Amino acid sequence: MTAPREIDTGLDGFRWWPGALDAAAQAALLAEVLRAVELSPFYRPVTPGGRPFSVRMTNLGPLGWVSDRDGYRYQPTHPETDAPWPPIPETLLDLWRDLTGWPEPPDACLVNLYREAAKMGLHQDRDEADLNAPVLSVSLGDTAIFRVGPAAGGPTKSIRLASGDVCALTGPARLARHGIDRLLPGSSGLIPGGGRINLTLRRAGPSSRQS
Ligand code: MD3
Ligand code: FE
Repeated sequence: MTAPREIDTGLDGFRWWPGALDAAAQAALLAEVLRAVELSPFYRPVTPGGRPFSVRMTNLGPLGWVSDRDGYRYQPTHPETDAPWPPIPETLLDLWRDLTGWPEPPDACLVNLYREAAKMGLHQDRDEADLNAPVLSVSLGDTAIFRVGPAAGGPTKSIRLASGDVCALTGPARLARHGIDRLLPGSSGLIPGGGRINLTLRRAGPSSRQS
C-alpha cells in the first residue's frame, strides 16, 4: 500500500492514519471478515460480574480474547462453537507489518460489532503477555466517538474514528485508558444492518524474543 497520511494526536505513542483504507479496500476487508464470521459467529460476552457487553464479539487468528464469569483471557477456540478461530486475513497481516514494523505477526484479532447503541467503557488492554508489542485498530462502518487518556488517569481526549481509519497504540500509549462513548448512527452505510466493526490486532501470546 502507499504510505497513509499520519495525524499527530498529541498523545505520545498514539498513531492515527485517517482514511488509511479507501472505500474499495474497506469493502474488500469487510467481505473477508463477514465470510469468516459465518464460521465464527458474533456472540455477546459477559463481564466477570455477569453483565452482558453491549458490543458483540468474535475473533480471528490462533488466539481470541474472551470474557466470561471466569475472567478475561485469550483462548484458541470460540466459546460457543468450540471451533478454532478462523485465520487472520492476509490484508491485515500486511497492514500490521507496514504500519507497526513489529518483528512478529499478530496472533489475535478481536472483531467488535457495535450496533446503534453499543459502547465500551474506559479500560486498559493488559491481558497480553508482552505489553511492549503494539496494538493496531481498524475501523469499519459508522464513525465512533473514541475517548483516550493517559494510563495514570487524568484528562482524556475525544477522537472521531471513521470507516477506514487505522490507529496504532505503541510505547507510552500502549497502556492508555480508552473506550467508545457512542456511535454516530447512519454515518456510513458499509455494514449490513448498520453500525460499526472494529478489528484489533494484537500479540497476545509470549513473543519468541522473550522467554
Ligand atoms: C488505546 N476496542 O477491543 S480500538 C478493545 O473501537 C477496544 O472497538 C475499541 O478498546 C473499539 O479493547 C477501541 C482502538 C484501541 C485499541 C487498543 C488500544 C485503542 C487503544 C490499546 C491501548 C490504547
Ligand atoms: Fe481496548
